[in-house]
Amino acid sequence: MRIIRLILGRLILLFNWVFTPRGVKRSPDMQAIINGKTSKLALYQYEACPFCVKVRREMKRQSLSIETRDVKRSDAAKAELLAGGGNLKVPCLRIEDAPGQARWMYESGDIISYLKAL
Ligand SMILES: N[C@@H](CCC(=O)N[C@@H](CS)C(=O)NCC(=O)O)C(=O)O
Repeated sequence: MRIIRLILGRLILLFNWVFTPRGVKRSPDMQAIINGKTSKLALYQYEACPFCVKVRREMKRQSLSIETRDVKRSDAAKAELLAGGGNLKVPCLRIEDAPGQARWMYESGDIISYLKAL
């Protein structure tokens, strides 16, 4: 089962690499405004999770620079997700509304809708 999951994960990454979406091009001023908004976001994720890949593809499509934190590779990221979001489930978007005040958004579909509305 672990081997099948590993192979499927690698296939998803290969597909994602071959068919990487093109990022939208903005003027430097517009991109700076978007970068300001996305600096308040962090995506908690696994590299080969299909739902995380879906969200990362949307980030790429929209040229959104969002920090990603790999919950499988980093114990600190895992602890942050559990303490803040409450569930060890990915993807999860951390949205910092104000210093020390954050919302945690699960569900790839909701995250993508949020990113589209930025
Ligand atoms: N409906 C969710 C599915 C997310 C999901 O199943 N993620 C898996 C990794 S691919 C996970 O975190 N599983 C752990 C769990 O459900 O506890 C979405 O679209 O984001």
